[in-house]
Amino acid sequence: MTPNLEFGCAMAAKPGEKTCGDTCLTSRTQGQFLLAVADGLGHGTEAAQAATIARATLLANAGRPLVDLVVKCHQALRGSRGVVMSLAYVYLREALLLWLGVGNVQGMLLRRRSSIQIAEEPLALRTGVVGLELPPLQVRQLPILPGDAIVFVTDGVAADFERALAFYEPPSRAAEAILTRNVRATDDALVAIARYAEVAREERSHDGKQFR
Ligand SMILES: [Mn+2]
Repeated sequence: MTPNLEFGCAMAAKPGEKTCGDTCLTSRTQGQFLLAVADGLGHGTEAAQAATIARATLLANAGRPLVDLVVKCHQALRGSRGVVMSLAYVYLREALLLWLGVGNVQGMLLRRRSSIQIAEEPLALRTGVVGLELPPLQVRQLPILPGDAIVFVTDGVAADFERALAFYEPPSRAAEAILTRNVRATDDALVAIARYAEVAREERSHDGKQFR
């Protein structure tokens, strides 16, 4: 079995706005996946500009420690609206999640115990705005299991969305389902989902021996 990460994202600009001030990204460096969601303060063009700066800074520095990424973004975003953001690294082989959030991009680790029972580990946030004022930055580490879903939602999404939706196939459709049912329309809205899966490799040689 090979561990893998599937990612999906859905977003919508506030009705009446042309650009969305929320953004998400994923970047892979060897067995390490960076996941990030940034919400430019407010909405409209200036929010989108701040989100674009954050996105470009994260992509240019992917692979560096999470604290460094936030500090780099903080420097790059000075003079802008600023963003709130949540970041995670997923280490596939080690089955580990590293997590850091500044401001209210909500993050959670969802663990499906059965078809109806889902355990939720909220990922702690610290008040602050990247580009304006940073809180003390502390990275949290959590073990992950195959089947777990890491979900990020911005504040344009009602926080009490149905957790089971996160397990729809594929993650892009799951994100779309959560967004359409829970969008608030008072702000830009974004849902990002990363699911940690194990991909079976059922290859067999001619004598029937299984190998990996
Ligand atoms: Mn917002």
